[in-house]
Amino acid sequence: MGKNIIQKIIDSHLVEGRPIPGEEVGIRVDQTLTQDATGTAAYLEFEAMGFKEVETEAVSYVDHNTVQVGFENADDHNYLRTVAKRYGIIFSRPGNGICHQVQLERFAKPGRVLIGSDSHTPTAGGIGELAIGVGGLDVAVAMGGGPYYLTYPKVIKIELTGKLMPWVSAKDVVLTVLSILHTKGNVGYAIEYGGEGVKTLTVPERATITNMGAETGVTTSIFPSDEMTYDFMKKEGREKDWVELKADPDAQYDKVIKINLSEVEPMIACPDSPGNVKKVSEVEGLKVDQVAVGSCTNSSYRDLMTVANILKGRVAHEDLEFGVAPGSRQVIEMIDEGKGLETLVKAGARIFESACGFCIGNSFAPGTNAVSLRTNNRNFKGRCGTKSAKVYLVSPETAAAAVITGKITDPRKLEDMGIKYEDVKLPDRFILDDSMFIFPLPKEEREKVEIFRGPNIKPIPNNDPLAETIKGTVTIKVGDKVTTDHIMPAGAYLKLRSNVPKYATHVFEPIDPSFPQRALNNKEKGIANIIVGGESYGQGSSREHAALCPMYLGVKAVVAKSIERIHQANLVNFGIAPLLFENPSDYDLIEQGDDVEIPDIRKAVEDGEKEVILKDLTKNKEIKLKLFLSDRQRKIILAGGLLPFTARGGKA
Ligand code: MIC
Ligand code: SF4
Repeated sequence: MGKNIIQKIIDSHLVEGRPIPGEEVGIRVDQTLTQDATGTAAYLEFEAMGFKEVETEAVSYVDHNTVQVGFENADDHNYLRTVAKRYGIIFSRPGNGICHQVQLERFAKPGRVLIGSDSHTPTAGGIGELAIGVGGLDVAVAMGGGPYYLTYPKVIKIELTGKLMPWVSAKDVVLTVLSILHTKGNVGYAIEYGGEGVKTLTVPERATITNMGAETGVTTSIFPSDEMTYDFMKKEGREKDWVELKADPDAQYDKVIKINLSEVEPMIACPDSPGNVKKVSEVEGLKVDQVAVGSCTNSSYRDLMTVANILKGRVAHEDLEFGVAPGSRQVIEMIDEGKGLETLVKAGARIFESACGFCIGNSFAPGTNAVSLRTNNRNFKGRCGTKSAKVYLVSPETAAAAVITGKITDPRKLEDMGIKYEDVKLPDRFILDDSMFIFPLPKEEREKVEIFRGPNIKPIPNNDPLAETIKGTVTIKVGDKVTTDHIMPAGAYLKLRSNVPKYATHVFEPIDPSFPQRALNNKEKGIANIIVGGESYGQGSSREHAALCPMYLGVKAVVAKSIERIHQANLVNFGIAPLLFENPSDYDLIEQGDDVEIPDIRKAVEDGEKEVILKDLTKNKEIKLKLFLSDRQRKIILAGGLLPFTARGGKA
């Protein structure tokens, strides 16, 4: 039987397990990436596990937190720079660009496996790489030469036909995908694009689509590697790394979705979820207070030149603020050469650093109740830095239209204002400038490098081995679709990423700021904290701090209707038991503050049981819970997490 692209790549990297959907397999990892906000923890973990050098082609980026209010960011950057030099990791200096954009330009390779401690790592799927977002600890293990473990995915084929119409672009395609798949219910699947329509999309456009596939909750998204891929790689001076990659003619898929690109319309994700997708025409006319163009989804040369072309000779509407964050230094240099930078500046754009910035809410927070139109990928409540703001996610074309009119406008209407659509082609020659990378030193010189550790950098705390019985209380009960931004807010607190005790004082702040203190009080009394969640608990980012900080506060189990893939793995990695209601309606039986017990959980994990009982002592009720763990994960949970497990040479 023929194979699809995802099966081909996984099977060629398989080191453990059977290639059967739903089963856990271990794969060899070719490339890894980290960014500063997840990287400090990942490298502290790498060091704690005693690895001597990296076994992958590893790149450490500094792109998330570059605001440098206080000494903490700069200290983190110095730690990352010196740790990279010490262990043979490529270091991308602050200012060089957003990890996913730069990885796509300079390192991503078709047919290879990349894991990254950032949920948008699948951006590299646009070039035909199997690129997966994971927790930092999984990256640390892979850098040390260990396999990456994942559930062998089921594959959804998205068959593209036709060609995008003027004013409609890749963002509208992925928003259309989100309108079909939504943001939950897709765990265990991966998306593979195919069909004649693929040929009409350039690599940066494909990367926009695979980037935001992360919002559906799938393991990854990927495009074939074809002439278009070759063209992009040649322009990047990397054609020697190109290989053709396509599905066999008789490849099988678990689901097929058909999208005719010619019928895709300008789309918009409305507050407060990337899955709340409508046609732009349905929300037209709403007054806009802020427009932000950039982020790893839409900050390529094509995107920024498109905005510049639309704005040529115009100035941003006086009632809104307009900011642009280019995706990389290459993009800045190229839009500069193409006169796009000048046009944007003349149009009143505030040009931000080439970094995540506004997307992660550490700058350019909108005003009270403001409507903000953004080209990024997430609009969870409060993520932008302002709880009352309403964030809408759009294409660069729709963003530019609003810059002119001051309201949400279907970009196709710009024609009526005499603005002609210009299809931005990739230039024949890209500007190649790797001078902001620090490449590995010769091996013998690495040992001499002293690693810098600022006072805010604290060791990674450890968990205890799993108790015989978990005795505790439901310290918090939350609803559906609680994201990692709710559990462990980023924005202004990013500078605390390398200081778990301090960062942990903000766990669940957007939902219940009293949680950390209540949890710590319980921990001191020896009472285990238990979190009860609804559907799709832990969706969104890969940040392992959403498990690590609750672990530090004494959380021993999460009981939910469903848990998202990366977060489930992170819980296991830090020794927190991820449990699911056997019967989702039992969620209604438990209340916050209930005293609960999970008797003999250790024995159940040891014996490979698939079920445990939760006794609600307050309600005098018994609730059945599913223990959905692989054999490897059972050993990790028993040991109290992946760090103690690895330190004990892989023994529970
Ligand atoms: C995000 O977009 O939420 C982030 C910030 O890039 C995170 C990583 C982090 O929290 O550092 C992600 O997507 O994984
Ligand atoms: Fe950075 Fe935003 Fe992309 Fe996350 S989604 S990597 S914060 S640009």
